[in-house]
Amino acid sequence: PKEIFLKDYTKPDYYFETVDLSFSLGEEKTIVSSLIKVSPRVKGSSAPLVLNGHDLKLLSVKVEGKLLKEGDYQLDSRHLTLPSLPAKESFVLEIDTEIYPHKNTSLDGLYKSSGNFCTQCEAEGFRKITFYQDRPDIMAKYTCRVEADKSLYPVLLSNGNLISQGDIEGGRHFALWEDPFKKPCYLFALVAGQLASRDDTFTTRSGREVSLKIWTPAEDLPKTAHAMYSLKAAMKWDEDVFGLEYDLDLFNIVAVPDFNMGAMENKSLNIFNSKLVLASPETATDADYAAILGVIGHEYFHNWTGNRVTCRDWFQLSLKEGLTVFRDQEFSSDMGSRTVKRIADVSTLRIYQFPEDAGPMAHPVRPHSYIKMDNFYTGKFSIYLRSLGFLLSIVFQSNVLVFSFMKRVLISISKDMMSKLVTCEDFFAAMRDANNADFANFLQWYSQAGTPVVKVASSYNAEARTFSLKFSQEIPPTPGQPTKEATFIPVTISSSSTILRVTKKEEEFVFSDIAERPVPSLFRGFSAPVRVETDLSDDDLFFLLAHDSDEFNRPLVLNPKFIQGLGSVLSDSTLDKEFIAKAITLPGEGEIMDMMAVADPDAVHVVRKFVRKQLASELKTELLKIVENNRSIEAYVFDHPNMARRALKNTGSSEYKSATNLTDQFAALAALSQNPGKTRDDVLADFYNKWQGDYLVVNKWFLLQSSSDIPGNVENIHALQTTIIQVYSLIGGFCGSPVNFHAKDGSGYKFLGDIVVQLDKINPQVASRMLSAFSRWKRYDETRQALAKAQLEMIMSANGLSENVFEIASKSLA
Ligand code: HT7
Ligand code: ZN
Repeated sequence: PKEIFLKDYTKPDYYFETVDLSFSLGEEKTIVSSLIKVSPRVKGSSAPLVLNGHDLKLLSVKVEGKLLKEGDYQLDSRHLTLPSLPAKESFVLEIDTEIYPHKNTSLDGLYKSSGNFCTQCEAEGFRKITFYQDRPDIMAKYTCRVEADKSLYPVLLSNGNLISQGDIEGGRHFALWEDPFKKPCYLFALVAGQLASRDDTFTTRSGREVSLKIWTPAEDLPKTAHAMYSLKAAMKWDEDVFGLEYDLDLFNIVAVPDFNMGAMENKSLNIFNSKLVLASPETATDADYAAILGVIGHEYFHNWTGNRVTCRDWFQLSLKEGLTVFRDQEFSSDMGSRTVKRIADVSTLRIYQFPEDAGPMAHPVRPHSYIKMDNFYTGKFSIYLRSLGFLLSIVFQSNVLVFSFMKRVLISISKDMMSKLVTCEDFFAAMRDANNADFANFLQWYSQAGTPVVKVASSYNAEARTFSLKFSQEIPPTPGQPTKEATFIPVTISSSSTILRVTKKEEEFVFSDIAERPVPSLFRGFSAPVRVETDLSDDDLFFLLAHDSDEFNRPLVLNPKFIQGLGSVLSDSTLDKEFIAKAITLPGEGEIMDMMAVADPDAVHVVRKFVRKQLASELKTELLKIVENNRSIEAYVFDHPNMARRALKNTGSSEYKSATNLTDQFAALAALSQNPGKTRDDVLADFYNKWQGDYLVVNKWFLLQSSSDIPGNVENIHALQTTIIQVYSLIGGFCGSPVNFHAKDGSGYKFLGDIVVQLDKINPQVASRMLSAFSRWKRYDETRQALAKAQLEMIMSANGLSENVFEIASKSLA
C-alpha cells in the first residue's frame, strides 16, 4: 500500500469546471456516464490526466466526442491514465462505467441499504462510482440525472435543485438535479428508493422560504419529529450566533439503516445513519435525543464550514471537522447545560484521544502522512480539535473570530476558486489578522503528536506575600517523533479567570501581595488538552470539591471526606441535576486504566466495583430521596430540566416495570443486567420480546450484553447472531469492556482477531475501526502482550488484506 505525504502536495494539472452525471440504476448493474469540461492548469500543458478508479468496469472513454482505443489510455486496478490530450483551453471528456451497487458491502461509493440506493463519497468513495480526480481541490459544478424503475424507486434525489422529472419507457422514470455551487466530489450524493418525507419550512432571516424534507420508510415518519425540530433549531442558531444563512431553497435529510459512520454532510442532501434521525420516547433514550440534536446540527453546520469553505487536501481535515465540531458543541451547550456538555466532551477526549495519542496511530492535528484517510476519522480527532478551538476561544473570544476567519476565506475563495482552497496556514493567518494576536508556538499543536504532560508546583512565601506556580511541560515520544518542542498551553486559573500563557518547557509565574496561601483552581474548564500533575494535597482537592465555582474542576478521590462531599453535592438543590448525576458517576474502567503505568484490567475492575458499592451503601438515604423526588410523572419531554431530572433519578433507581419511557427503562435494564441470574435473564428476555421488531432498540439490547462485565462474556457474544448492522453494538461493545476483552486466557483477543479477518472482506472501514482496540497492546503485562501480538501477526498474514486494516495492524506492530 502507498503512503501519501503532506510534503508531496502539488496542484492538479487539470481542473474540472462542470460535471454532468447520468445514472441508469438497475438490479444487476448500474451504468454511470460522466461528461466533464476539463481545463489544464497551465495553458498548453502536455501532462497526462490521471483519474482514480476502484472496482469499476470501464465501458468507454471519449475526448472531444472521439472514442479512444485501448492503446490510447492506460488502465490499472486503481487508475485510468490519459497520456495525450488536446492542447486547448478546455475540452470535453466522456466516460461510461459499469458498477454493481448490490454487491457493495463496503458502504463506500454507491450501495444498497434495505433495498434503496444511496452513496457515501467522503473521503475517497467517489472513485468507486466513476473515474475521476478524486481529491478535494477539484471543485466543479454538477448536474445529475438519475433514472430507475418507477415502482421500485419512486423517489430519486441528488444535490441541489430539482430541474425536471418525468416518466420514460419500460416503467422507468428520471429526475434531473442541478447544484448551483461548485463542490468537491466527496460531497456528491444520490438516493433512490421507496421513501416518504416529513415536510416543513424554514424562513431565513432575509425572508427566503427553505423547504425541509426528512426521508425515511413511511412507517418511520412519526419518529422524525425530533430530527425536524433539531434541524430548524440548528438553522436558527447558525443565523443568530454566526450570521450564517442557508444558501439553497431545499434541504433534504435521508435516514438509512446501513452506514459506516454517523452521518454525511453532502450538499443539500445529508445522509444519516437511522439511529441519528429516528426517535420516540418509547424507543430512544435522552442520550439518543441529545445525539440527534448534535449530529443534525453538525452536518447542517458543515454547509459553511466544509462545503462552502473547503479543505485543499485531506491533510487539512481539521479545518472542516474541528470548526464544525466546535460549532455543534456550542450549539448543544446553548440548547442544554454548558458545564455538563463540557464534562462529557472532555471525558470522550480522555477515553479516546489520549490513548490514541499514546499509541501507534498517534498523529498531530494535521497528520504528515496516511495510507487510508478513513483511518483518521476517529471521533477523537475532531473532539481534540474542539479542545484547541476551546483554547482559542478562551484566549481570543473565538466565536467572533471564527466567523471573521470564515468570512475572510469565503471572500478569497470567491475571488479565485482554483488557487485559494483552504489550508491550516490560511486559518492561522485569518485568526492572526482578525485579532492582531500573538500565536507564539501554538502551531506546534498542528505538527507534533502526543498529549503534553504538565507538572505544576506551587509555593507560598508568607513573608514576601508571594505565591508562585512553576510549570514544566513534556510531550512523550510518539512514532517518528522521538523529541518534542515546547508548545503553547493556556492555563486558566482561579479568581479573575486569568490566563497564564505557558510557552516554554519550564516557566514560573509569581503573584504578589497575596495575604494567605491560596488553593489554585488550575486549567479551569479544561483550558488545554493536556494531562496535569499538581502538588495539591488531598485537603486542597476536597476544598475545591466543596468550593470551586468552576464545576469542571471538582475532582474525584475516595476518602470519607469525599463521600461526605458527594453527599452534600447530592443534596445541594442549587446545582444542576445533570451535573450532580455526572459528579456521582465514576469514570469508566478504560479511563482509569489509561492513568496506570502498566494497565491492569482485573485490578481496575475489582476496585471500581468496590468503590461503586461503597458509595451506594454510604449514600443510600440521599440516593433514595433523589429517586423519590425525581420520578417521571408526566409525559416524556426532551428538554434540559427533564433530561437532568431523569439523569439524576437513574443514578439511584432500577424500576424496570413501571418505566414510562426508554430512558428510565433502559437505565433499569442496564442496572439489572449487571448481575448474572434469573432476574437478569428474565428482564433481558422480556425486553427483547417487546422490541424484536425495532432493530434500533434491539441494537441497544445487543450493546448492553456485549459490554457487560459478567464473567466469560465472550461465550455469550458467540451465541448472539452477528450481522453487519450489529457489528458496532456487538463487537465494539465487547471490546469496550476491558475485563472481558483483555481476559488473561486470550479468549477476547482471539475473538476480535478472527472477526477482523472475516469482516475485512466485507467492510474494511468497519474492520479497521474494530481492530483499533488492539492498538495499545504494549500497555499491558507480558502475557497479554504476547497474546495480542500473536493476533496482530495472524491478521497481517491474512490474504487480501485491505489498506485500512493493513495501516492499523502494521503500525501497531512497528
Ligand atoms: N464528514 C463526515 C465524515 C464521514 C466519513 C469519513 C470516512 C468514511 C466514512 C464517512 N462517513 C462520514 C461526517 C461528519 O463529519 O460527521
Ligand atoms: Zn464533520
